[in-house]
Parts: sequence; C-alpha cells; structure tokens
Amino acid sequence: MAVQTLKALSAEQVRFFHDQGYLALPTLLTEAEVAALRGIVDVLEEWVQAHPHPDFQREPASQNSSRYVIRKVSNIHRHGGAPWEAVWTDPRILDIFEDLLGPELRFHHSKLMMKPPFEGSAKVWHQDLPEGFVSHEEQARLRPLGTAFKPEHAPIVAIQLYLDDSTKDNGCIQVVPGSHRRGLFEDPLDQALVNPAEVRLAELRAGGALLFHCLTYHYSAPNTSPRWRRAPVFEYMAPCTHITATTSPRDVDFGKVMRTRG
Ligand SMILES: O=C(O)CCC(=O)C(=O)O
Repeated sequence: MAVQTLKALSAEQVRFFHDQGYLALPTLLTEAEVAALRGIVDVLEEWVQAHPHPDFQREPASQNSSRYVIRKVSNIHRHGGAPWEAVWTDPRILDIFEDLLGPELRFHHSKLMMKPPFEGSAKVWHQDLPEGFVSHEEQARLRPLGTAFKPEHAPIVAIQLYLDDSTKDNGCIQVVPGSHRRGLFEDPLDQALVNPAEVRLAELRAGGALLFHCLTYHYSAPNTSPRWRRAPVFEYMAPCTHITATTSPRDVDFGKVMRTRG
C-alpha cells in the first residue's frame, strides 16, 4: 500500500479522525483573519435588514420582530466577498482535507451558522448525510446496510470554523465519538440513539475549528449566553463511488474541483 505523505495533520490526528469521526483543531485562523471575517458578517447582517434574501434564514424567535436576526447564511463563500472566498480555497484547509480524504477534492457546500445572544436556537441531534446529501431513494438503500455502510463509503467531511469562542453556554457542537461507524439513521436522529454518557462537547476558542464526518451524530444547544456564536461550515468530499452524493438545490458550486491528483 502506498504511504501517504501528510500535508497538515499528524498521523495521530488522522487516526483520531477516522476512529472517532471528528477532530478538534484549537488554532487554525489568525486573530486578524477572524476579525476580518467577523467584520464582513456585521456588514451582511446590517444589509439584510433592508434586503432579505432566501439564503439568509431568520432565527425562529425573530420571525415577527422588525429586526432580521439571522440563524443561517447559505453559500457564505459567495456572499462574503474575497475574504470568504479565500477561506473556501485556503490551502491550509485543503491540505487538511487532503490528509483525510486524499488528493481528489470536490466542494460540497458552505453555510454560516449564527447563534445570536440569548436567541440562537438548538440544532437537534442529526447526521449530515440524510439532510439532503443523498436522495431519499439512496437513503432507503443505505439504511438497511447497517454498519456495513462505512464512513469510507461516504467521504464527505465538514469543517466548522469559529469566529467566536464556542462553548457549552453559547451552543457549541456536541458529538458522539465513533457514531460515524454505526450506519445511517432517519433524520433527525431518534434521541434514544444518543447515550448522554458518550457525548463530548467540542468547545473551541475563536480561530479554532472542528472537523466532523457526515455520519457523525452531532447537536448544538441553544445560546443561553450574552455572546454570539458565529461559525461558518465548509464541506468537501472525495469522489464518491459507493453513493450518489447530492446537495440542496440552493447550494452553489456543488462538485467544483478543488484539488486534483498530481
Ligand atoms: O453550528 C450549528 O449550530 C450546527 C451545525 C451543524 O449541525 C451542521 O453543520 O451540520
């Protein structure tokens, strides 16, 4: 078997990701990069008050208020201008994905998850794959496979980057380690599948990042704190040979080649 030369991660980090289905990276973006990206989010948030857009999703609690409190921005790599496009194609990030998925990288989708102070709602326990990454027919084919449907058969991985410290009280991501090896379940996950004793909090400082596989069970709690939690997600994939990957019709640049062999 060919020995892979790693570009960004250690062999231990790669092993941890494949075993556990997630990996925390405490430092990825610099303070200056975080400040620049936050600045653009502030401008976008102001702009959308007068120009609502289908890619900007309101926080349910703000549906009837005059202010457009944003929960999610789809296609953030296209809405945020050059600094956000730079994150999308950042060689530091693509090197990490190469280490995890190999040299042929494709784009899946991007979004910015926003949790406004005191208002940011929970995202229930789920796996990403049944949230539109494959069709309903494909899900019906894959679910009965149980644990024979392996994470390697669905090489789609997310990176969530933190523009604010992400902690339990402002709704950090929580994961069930190793759950990406349990097969595919209905969306959202039946709460009975989540053993509270297994849950790990992915608390990270601003500038840090979390990688998670599209089969890993994950959840984020409501923001009960006075602090924002702004956290973009970029997903990339290797060419899929065991599944037919798809995405939401609104996502742009799906399948774009980010890296090729050699
Ligand atoms: O950041 C969040 O609140 C949830 C993100 C998430 O669940 C996802 O990207 O699949």
